[in-house]
Amino acid sequence: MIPSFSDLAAFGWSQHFQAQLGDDAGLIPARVAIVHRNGVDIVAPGFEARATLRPWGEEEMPTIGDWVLVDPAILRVERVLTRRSLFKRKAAGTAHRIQLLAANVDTVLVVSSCNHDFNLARIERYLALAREAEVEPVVVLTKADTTEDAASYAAEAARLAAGLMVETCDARDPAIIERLGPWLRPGQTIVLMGSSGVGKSTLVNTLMGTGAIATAPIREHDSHGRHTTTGRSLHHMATGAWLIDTPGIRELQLTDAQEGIAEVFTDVVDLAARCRFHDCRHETEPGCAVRAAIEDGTLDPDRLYRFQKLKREEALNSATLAQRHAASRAFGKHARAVMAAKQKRRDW
Ligand SMILES: Nc1nc2c(ncn2[C@@H]2O[C@H](COP(=O)(O)OP(=O)(O)OP(=O)(O)O)[C@@H](O)[C@H]2O)c(=O)[nH]1
Ligand SMILES: [Mg+2]
Ligand SMILES: [Zn+2]
Repeated sequence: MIPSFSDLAAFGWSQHFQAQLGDDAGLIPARVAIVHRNGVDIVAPGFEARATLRPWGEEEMPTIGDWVLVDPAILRVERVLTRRSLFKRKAAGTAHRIQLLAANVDTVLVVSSCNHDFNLARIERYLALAREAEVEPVVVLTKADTTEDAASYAAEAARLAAGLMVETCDARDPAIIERLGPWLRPGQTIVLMGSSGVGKSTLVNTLMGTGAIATAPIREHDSHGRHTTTGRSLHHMATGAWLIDTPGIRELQLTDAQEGIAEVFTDVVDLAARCRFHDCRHETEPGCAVRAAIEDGTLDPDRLYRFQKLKREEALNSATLAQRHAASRAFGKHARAVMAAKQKRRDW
């Protein structure tokens, strides 16, 4: 029997998902709490289990936070419901692959520290990722207890986008629960993202009121973390919110994020729209509104540099991924043709 709407809503269910229930007789909705190599841990009202997956293509695989329909008799995931939001990136390393990071998230806590980790270009990347996923970002700057300058770190971050929420804290101090209260309501899903060692798991532990997740000290000399968390996990807070802890990301590479980037850099995009030439590179062209803004001090040249770098990188990543897609489709076609030819020879 399908649990009631309000029971499911406590897990993050909404009309968006309800509307997708069709004639899936006998299947029950559940949420993905952990993704394993060959199955997923799922949670649902009054129900927790390890479920297997029906055979799936790599890119249709469920990710953490997904709502799925499960056949309770054989504990197998049969369907992934269309997501309300999705975080994805280009997978690390040389593999030209997309990695899904989290689905159906309401708020992303972009976590950085008031130390060497603090980097505007990095925060902008996470903001672009959030914009692309249409998820509200809140910047959380941890380790405010280790510096006198927490307020200036916060002010610098806040300048990145109009209305951007920025909180500074000692991640071990429960005072943060109240400060993040508006984002921690029942049924809300919050993902924490950031580099290794910034205190994501420490924050989750504080928000949960436990020490359940392992944390480890960073290297003193450069504030680098030790990649203590290795998998993503979903946790239920006493307030009724759902928290997703994630492993530290070494270098966030965006893909399919053009709109997200444009939204984070609306100031530059708006200026560029006023340049005389629509393909202006903002170098030596006459009538360049971007250069004019730099010259009169209204645009920070570093910000233009970061925008152009991120845009170039994103375009390259998206192109390589599209190429790989096309190549694997072509390979599939080729393979099918070879098989058909073989079959024909056999038929002769
Ligand atoms: N003083 C201080 N230490 C903190 C704060 N937040 C985290 N730490 C410490 O920083 C270290 C790293 O914290 P973690 O929570 O493991 O960091 P993480 O972001 O989960 O790192 P990964 O799992 O590697 O991605 C631990 O020793 C924490 O106790 C803070 O606000 N103040
Ligand atoms: Mg961690
Ligand atoms: Zn220009």
